[in-house]
Amino acid sequence: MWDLLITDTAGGGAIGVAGERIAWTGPAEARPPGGSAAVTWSAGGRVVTPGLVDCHTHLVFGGDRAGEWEQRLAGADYETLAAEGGGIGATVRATRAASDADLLEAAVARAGALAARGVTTVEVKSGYGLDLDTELRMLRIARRIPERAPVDVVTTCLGAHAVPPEFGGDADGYVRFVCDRLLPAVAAEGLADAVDAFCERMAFTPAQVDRVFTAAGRLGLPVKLHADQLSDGGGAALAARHRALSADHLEHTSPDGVASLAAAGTVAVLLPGAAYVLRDDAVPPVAALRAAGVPMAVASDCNPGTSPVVSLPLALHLACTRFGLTVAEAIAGATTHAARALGVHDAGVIAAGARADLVVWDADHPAQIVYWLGLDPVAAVVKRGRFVKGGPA
Ligand code: DI6
Ligand code: FE
Repeated sequence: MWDLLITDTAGGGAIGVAGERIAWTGPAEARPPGGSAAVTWSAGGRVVTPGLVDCHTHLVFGGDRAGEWEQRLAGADYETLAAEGGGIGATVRATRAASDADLLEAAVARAGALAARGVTTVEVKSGYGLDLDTELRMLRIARRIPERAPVDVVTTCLGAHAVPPEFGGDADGYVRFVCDRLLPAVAAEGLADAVDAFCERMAFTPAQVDRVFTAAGRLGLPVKLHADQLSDGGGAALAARHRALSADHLEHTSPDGVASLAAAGTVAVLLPGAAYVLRDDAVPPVAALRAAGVPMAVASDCNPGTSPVVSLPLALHLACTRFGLTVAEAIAGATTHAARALGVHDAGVIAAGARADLVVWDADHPAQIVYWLGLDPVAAVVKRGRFVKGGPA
């Protein structure tokens, strides 16, 4: 006897749920003997997907950068503003100054917005603290988001996001701090599921990232990388060399970089919100990634500087219209491939044993999930076996 049986999905399927897990799924007529449930609910022929997985966000931060965005609209350049103390540095100041309560409140609001649009699992990075206390605070706050929003959270330490002002431009000295102090403290408290870095001319060199990843490896933490976002810095190959879970952005990745991702089994995470907001015409090498069999994920990259995006379906739309993904690729990119980019094996899929995280869409065809800009047609959401939106009256 299951707790919940959802019948009449768009494909004529049914899904049985026991506790927090999917117990069975298949065509309705193939339901096993005894496959009855305490609650049966018809999806009314609508499309049901796994709960969406947003595998790259920076949800915890203080303040916003709407003013900087206006300056960029008027012609200012992202890297120049950062060099002048704006950009990531501005958000670091606001985050350090914010209370835990205010950071949590704002992060929960953003997580709630993502959840209302179909997300049931979200990755959250640190990286706006850049000192021991604030990096740890960010990760602890990220871990508390599920107390107040219906999502599971996966955390990533992005200590190597930028060089903080107190290091006076000494990137090597800051990398030493990340390797010797920050990562061991994060690991000792079990605060991160992975380690990320920003490999870019305005941030860290491949040699510096290599040191961070080696330190992560010693602590048993998997890695992922902001790679080749603004320029081709060999980030994809570097990520592949460290068997990274994912290499993210990739707007400027070379064919060699694509080949190394394929060989390493690293997921390519595409972040079209950032390219769009930065008005960067560069497009990741989608055809080459597809041809090489590299799994492609799509994420919101929700952050105050380059991607103030709180809708994953909107990011999927941009991935199709701007980057050339098909609808099926986009949906796989926000489910199975996104879960793989996080090293999570029981989300992003409708299969027996997986978490019962499901979205019922006001759609009779998957394209309708991705097609709208700003509608996000979510009819019902099941999170770990319980309806958190819609469902039986
Ligand atoms: N790349 C990005 O797009 C974000 N971080 C990164 O490494 C943006 C960070 C910001 O501008 O606040
Ligand atoms: Fe990012």
